[in-house]
Amino acid sequence: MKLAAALLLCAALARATDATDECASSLAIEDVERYKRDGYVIIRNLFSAAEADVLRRAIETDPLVASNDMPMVDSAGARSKLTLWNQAGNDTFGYFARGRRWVNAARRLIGSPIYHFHTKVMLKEPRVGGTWEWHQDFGYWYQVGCLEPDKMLSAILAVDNHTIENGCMQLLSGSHRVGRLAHGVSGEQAGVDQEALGRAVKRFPLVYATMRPGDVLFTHSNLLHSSAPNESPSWRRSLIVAYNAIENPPRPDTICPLPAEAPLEPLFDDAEILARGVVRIDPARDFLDHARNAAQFSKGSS
Ligand SMILES: O=C(O)CCC(=O)C(=O)O
Repeated sequence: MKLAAALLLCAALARATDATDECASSLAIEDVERYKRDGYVIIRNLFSAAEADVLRRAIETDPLVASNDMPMVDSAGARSKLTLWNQAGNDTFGYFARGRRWVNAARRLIGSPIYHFHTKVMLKEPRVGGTWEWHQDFGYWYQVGCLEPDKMLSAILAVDNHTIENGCMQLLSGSHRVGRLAHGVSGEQAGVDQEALGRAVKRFPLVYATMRPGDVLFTHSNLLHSSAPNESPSWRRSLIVAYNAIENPPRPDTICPLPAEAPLEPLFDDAEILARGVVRIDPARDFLDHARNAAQFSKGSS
């Protein structure tokens, strides 16, 4: 009886709004509340270990991931690598970024219709991968003209185990509430103003976002976060998809996509990832490089 009532309720809501996806969302109300309160939420097993393994194989075998990676040097000269693109396609990475499970969760946390802002593969090599300096993603998204930090987030899917030893992400829980802080350039990265960071560290609890393959961390765009070097013998890789609300576009003169350029339809069904296996990126895909990154963001200070 209870199931029938729930199905009827979903059908009624779907007729009135686009709430079908809300009903299908993998987030509980408590997850949404936690995200609003802490500026992040980790959803364990949003994807299965088998799905995360498809992603690992795609990262390791798609030549475009390695040939387009950008080494990002930290203030100590150590480097992590990232490969970033704006258009989600019909490939393994797109099946995740445009899949119903992830899109519905992001849409629910943002609270309005969204589009794909960018996808990046983040690689921290064993014993090599360096620091990600403390920053807010909105520290640089603001520079391309997006106005509403509440309407943007990053979704970080663990491909490997993310541990303290291999440099998992570190978060200051609740720090999204401080609003956007000034940023400068730190190595090849945007780093938050150190004085403000010092005060934030005293005020907000530090959390190590340890994860297993398939877990997803959603972060509000003003959440202060960083990661330490990978001092372990294991890889620490993630797929990070940034979503933005359609009503929160960047300026049209930037390299960031406008809503109409990166629509999220058609969404892929959850079963597609395992059914299709590794599907390579279209060779015509446009990847971010250092020159365009610097042109866009190095005015980056403040
Ligand atoms: O993966 C990491 O360690 C940090 C990534 C990050 O902070 C970012 O992409 O904004």
